[in-house]
Amino acid sequence: MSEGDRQPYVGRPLRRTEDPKLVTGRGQYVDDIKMPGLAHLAFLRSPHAHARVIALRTDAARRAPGVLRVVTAGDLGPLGPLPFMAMLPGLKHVRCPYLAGPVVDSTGVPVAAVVAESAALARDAAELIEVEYEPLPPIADPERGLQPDAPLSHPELGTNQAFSWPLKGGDVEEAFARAARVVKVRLDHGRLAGVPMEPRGVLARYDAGSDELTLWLTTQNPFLSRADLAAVLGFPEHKLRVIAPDVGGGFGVKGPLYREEIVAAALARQLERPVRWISTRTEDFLTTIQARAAVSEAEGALTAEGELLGIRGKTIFDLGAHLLGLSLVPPMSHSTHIFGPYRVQNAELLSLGVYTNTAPTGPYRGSGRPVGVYLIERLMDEAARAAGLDPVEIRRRNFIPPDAFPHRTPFGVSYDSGNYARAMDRVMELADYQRLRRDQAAARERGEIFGIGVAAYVESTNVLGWESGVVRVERSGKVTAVTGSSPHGQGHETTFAQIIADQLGVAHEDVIVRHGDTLGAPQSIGTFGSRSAGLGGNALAQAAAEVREKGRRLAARLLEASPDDLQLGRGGFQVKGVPEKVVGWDRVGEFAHRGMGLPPEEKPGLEATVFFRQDQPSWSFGAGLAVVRVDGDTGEVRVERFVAVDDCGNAINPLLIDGQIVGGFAQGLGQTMLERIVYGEDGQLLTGTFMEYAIPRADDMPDLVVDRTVTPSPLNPLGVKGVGEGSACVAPPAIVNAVVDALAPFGVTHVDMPLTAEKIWRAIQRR
Ligand code: MCN
Repeated sequence: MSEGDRQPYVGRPLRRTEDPKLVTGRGQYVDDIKMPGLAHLAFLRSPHAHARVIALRTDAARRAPGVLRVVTAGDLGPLGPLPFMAMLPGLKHVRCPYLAGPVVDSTGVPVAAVVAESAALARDAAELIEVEYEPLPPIADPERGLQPDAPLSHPELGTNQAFSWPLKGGDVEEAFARAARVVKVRLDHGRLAGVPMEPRGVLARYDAGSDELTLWLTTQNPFLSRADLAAVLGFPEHKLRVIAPDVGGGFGVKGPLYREEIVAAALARQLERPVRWISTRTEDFLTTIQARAAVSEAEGALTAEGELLGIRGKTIFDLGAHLLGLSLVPPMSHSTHIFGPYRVQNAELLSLGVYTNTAPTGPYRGSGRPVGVYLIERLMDEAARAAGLDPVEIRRRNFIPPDAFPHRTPFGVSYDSGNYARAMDRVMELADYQRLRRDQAAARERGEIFGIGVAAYVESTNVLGWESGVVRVERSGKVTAVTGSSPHGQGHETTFAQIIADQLGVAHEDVIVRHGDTLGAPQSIGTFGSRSAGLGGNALAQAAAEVREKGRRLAARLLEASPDDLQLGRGGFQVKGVPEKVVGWDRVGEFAHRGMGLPPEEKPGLEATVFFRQDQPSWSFGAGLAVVRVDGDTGEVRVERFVAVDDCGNAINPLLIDGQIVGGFAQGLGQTMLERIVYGEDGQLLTGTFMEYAIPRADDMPDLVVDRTVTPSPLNPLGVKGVGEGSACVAPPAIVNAVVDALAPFGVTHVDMPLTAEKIWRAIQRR
């Protein structure tokens, strides 16, 4: 076959090659690793949201069977501060202690740690530690936290406000002065937990002989974790190895370095024994970053025709008690997403961050994007209602047209490409919107409560500028690739092999993709922000292309032909027009690695390392439509149907893209219908198990119709945009808009998530 007529792998819906192992119990998660001499770590955690530690008695725990070490804050040795991205001006913060010192500032904060011969013995001993607390006034509600008489989560700061970050662009005053009408919304975004199937865990091993430290971590970012750990421990980065083995989901919450990981590493060094800690589900609810946790107020200035002239808004973010690595990212990315796919050019936004005595917050599927998308999409529906326009029509009137790219938002952010009307048109077509509206009118005649809601979104993807990849054709002609990205459910082994196989003309099964180990991989950033396909994929594509061109030169030498006369065939090169003159990658690999007979200008080896750089994000987009029915007697909402049309540029693997859409939708559905982390006024977590924190199950899923449009990104050679978060962004506003539409005859104009039966029933009764 010639270069032109090979069937490319990119674009094919291949099944995931990593799955057979995972679904037959052969995965290797942190908790599965067997190691001689393994010791186990457990924590005693604060039952108080805010308290002074008066006394701490560890004698009984030290004497308990199987106990190797009991430590409190002072026993950890000198440790540096936890690094985090401090990107906001005037930020106030306190140092996050790894084991609590004289004060505990949220429930679940580790106060002491026990290492023992088994996990059960460690837990039993931890319970023998006696702590005397003097309760201090807690603050659990960020809005209350901003009032002058509020208790202070960190009295030494003199305020609960961590930052106040104003943004302004265009002429907002003029836009509002010119407006024919102004609409307002107040939105509670709820507080969510990421709850990946595998809770967090760490195994740390110190090798005293080589003075090297290795951590197996449930992380999305081995290199960032390593850099942060090196800084905290004061340990040389090059002697520190972080391995992400199989990781059972992350959704953003396995992004930062956590204190349990630091304590495990410090203790493995002290004891010179491997130490493992695995979180229970309740520990995960208490300590792993939570998300959204925001309240917004916004207003939109509209012309009589429904053109959105300007936006003014304020969002208060609950940061919890401490900042972890990427805690400031959600407030920042919410601000870049409040314009959605709309032309609006005048805006003013104030983001406030507030400390409370609760778990830390940070990125979780969407990482601030869903807050921005929800804000603009609820505002759009409110605008449609006020203007008497169809919600689809008002969006159409405001979409950025396809010929207006690159587009700049009032906050100076550039969108690379898009065709927003086309995605919405496709939704309309798949949903048969006009018929749906007729069905709704008929349903209302029959006294049924039936609603239709739409939403559109844009999503910044391929974020943080660069990613790395290595491609090597081995001596045998088989291909080893190493990606800097670190999948934990996304299927990179499958999709990256598709990209490489096409570049080299080899079979998909002849490519192995390795990841998640700082040893033997180039420096990298990691997997979040829907960045891996775009950045990691392009790094590997370019590395493979470099290897291919070197291979072509070596093949030409073997075939005694000119490189220009060679074409890539199945598994190697062929002289154009001479089908019998072929050489496979096995011979080229052998030639390159044996080294003998190589032309003087060629170095031995057949591999390339590429750091691919893309300075601006690529903006994915899409639209969704929800059909809901409400039971008037019980208030129960049933999402009957959801149509999702997403655009992530060129598709590498449509099957995996669909999987991302379905998974992201399920999480958006959970946020909208079921999930909410609740703290009492006393700072106690009231949703610490799956009995109180409800996540969607298979039978909660509606009939979900998934489709795509394709608008390539001009910013990378593969034309790829990311797809990991969009459907988690679009589901909440589309479903809430549908429920508000259903309840319009009852005069309801807004209901906060989650849309529980009780809340809806009360809204109906208020008529
Ligand atoms: N893909 C594709 N073609 C495209 C874009 C993406 O075939 N044009 C494929 C990719 O090759 C990859 C998957 O879709 O297999 C997701 O790619 P991408 O959008 O680049 O996102 P990342 O791989 O960087 O993954 C991060 C993203 C985020 S931000 C969250 S949160 C999330 C998500 O992925 N967490 C997940 N999906 C998840 N899926 C699982 N199973 N578990 C998680 O924790």
